[in-house]
Amino acid sequence: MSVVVSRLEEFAVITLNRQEALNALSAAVLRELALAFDEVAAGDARTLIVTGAGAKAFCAGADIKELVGRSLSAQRRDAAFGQAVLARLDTLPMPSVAAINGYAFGGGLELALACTFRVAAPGAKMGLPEIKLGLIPGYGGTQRLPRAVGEARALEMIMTGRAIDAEEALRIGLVHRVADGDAVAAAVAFARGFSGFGLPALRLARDAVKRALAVPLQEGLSIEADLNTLAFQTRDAVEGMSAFMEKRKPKFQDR
Ligand code: CO8
Repeated sequence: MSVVVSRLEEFAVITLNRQEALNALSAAVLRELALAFDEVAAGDARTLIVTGAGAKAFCAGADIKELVGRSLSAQRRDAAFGQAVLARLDTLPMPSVAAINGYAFGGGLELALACTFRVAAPGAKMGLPEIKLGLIPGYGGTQRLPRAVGEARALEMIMTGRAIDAEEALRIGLVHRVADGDAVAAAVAFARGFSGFGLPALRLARDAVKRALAVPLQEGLSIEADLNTLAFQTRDAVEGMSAFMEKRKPKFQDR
């Protein structure tokens, strides 16, 4: 198996496990990843953590050896497939955290960008080096990177192919935390910051924010009003507000 699903306390962990190719995303790995997302979506984990096996790489990108000599239509089809697999992260019932434990290049950084949050090991290196191959990103990098770090920084990273280290990634807002040591342990600690909240409210919050940069302000405010109204319909909202009034800790039940 090149993609392993495991459990770490209340968290699901997906590990890319193809160390001989620095966990590169072959077509087979992408298909396994899609199945792994389905498995996690059907389970009861509070958060999904995505990482790479070994100390060297989170994921070195799409499998370059498979990219050579394909027809235009095969290329278009495979780019759309890869995009769809990574977009699944936005529809999971729980948030996701990329634990970037080493190189995250090309499709690897695009996978991390598709997660809700990113935590990097101190020695992690991140970049979109496709330009050095005569290519441009194809699994969402040109769209998600500017949303995360702004147009100027995204243009620089994509057009120079320059890799950045964990500290720079933190400074520009590409990652949320730099780990003291192990990236998965840091991702777990980060996830504890929200894993006690109700999943419906977390999902509505993620959806509202994710849509913010895709629509004009007036439309975004209308989306927020709708999703906020939906949040009020949950039992968790009744519980959360009751607990506040009664000066006790809320017990959310994801309903
Ligand atoms: N694909 C396939 N194999 C890879 C990849 C990759 N992306 N990255 C590394 N490998 C393999 C190497 O070929 C090598 O295998 P072998 O021993 O059989 O030659 C093994 O992994 C170890 O790699 P290195 O010996 O190169 O290790 P180093 O420590 O010297 O270097 C690097 C590590 C710097 C990460 C280097 O491997 C590297 O530059 N890798 C390529 C990074 C890259 O360019 N990534 C972007 C790929 S393109 C992409 O992601 C586009 C996504 C959208 C496309 C849409 C498609 C439909």
